[in-house]
Amino acid sequence: MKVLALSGGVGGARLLDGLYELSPSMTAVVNTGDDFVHCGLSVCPDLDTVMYTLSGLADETRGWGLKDETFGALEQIRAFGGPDWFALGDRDLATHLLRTDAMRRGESLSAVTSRLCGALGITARIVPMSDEPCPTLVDTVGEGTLSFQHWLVRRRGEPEVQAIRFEHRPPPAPGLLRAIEGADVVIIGPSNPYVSIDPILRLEGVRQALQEKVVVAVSPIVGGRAIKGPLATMIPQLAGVPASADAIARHYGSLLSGMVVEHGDSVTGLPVLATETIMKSRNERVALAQRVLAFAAERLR
Ligand code: FO1
Repeated sequence: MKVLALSGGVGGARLLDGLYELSPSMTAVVNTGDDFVHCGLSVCPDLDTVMYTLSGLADETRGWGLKDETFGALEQIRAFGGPDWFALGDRDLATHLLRTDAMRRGESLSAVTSRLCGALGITARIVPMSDEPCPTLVDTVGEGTLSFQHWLVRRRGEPEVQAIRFEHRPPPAPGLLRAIEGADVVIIGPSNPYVSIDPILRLEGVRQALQEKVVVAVSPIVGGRAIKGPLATMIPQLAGVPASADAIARHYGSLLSGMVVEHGDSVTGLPVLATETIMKSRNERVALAQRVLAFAAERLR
């Protein structure tokens, strides 16, 4: 079965790790709305979290960056009074240096992503949602419009969100729409719909391509709470309803063929699989991925 996943954030990368174990030649379409230039370097957090997770190099505790990391460069940036609010690790810097250099020489984000992932032995196809910048903007109450990382990291996601906005609508990355058309099932990971999945869905042609497909989403909300990140407060702020798996299903609307939720959570109006969705180990990631793919395959019939 040809599997394609839409992913962003830490939760999305964890399910992706399980899907990758079962389908090593799968395609992952990854959010680039979190990307920004920091100290002159092109930083692509969601692409890097996927690359590090699938290659086994990710720091599972921190949820981003590399394990066995040191922060000597960051300490020296701090000593100079430079911007230390975004922690770039010494080994992580290698990714940003090589990617920034390659893109400055004209290599596309897709090409450099494929090259770096290949160098780490990743056999899945990791596709940025677009090769052009598409920064996510956060309109806040009281602090105006902030860039995504400024809101999430520098301000710890505290300013109340009025709207999530995008100033550009670049073309999808080359081959992205064809990859969706060629997939048997599309899995949306347990990611934040507003800032990790919507940036992908709003690109030209993506929703249309998905209409023909079996699309199954895994709820990022369990028992009214988010496992990680600011989603549980964003839902009431943006949708005016309490955080729930059902609010996630409503957000995606007719796009979904089915939804996977945690035992005890419920969703109305579409086929639901209630199961263990909290992934505390790699085995649990693979086990959940197995259940998600079986549930998606049933929708194919
Ligand atoms: N998140 C933080 O909360 N604090 C950081 O200092 C931080 C640094 C960082 C460096 C590289 C990278 O790829 C990700 C980093 N993140 C950090 C996580 C990042 O903000 C989020 O993973 C995504 O943007 C949201 O999924």
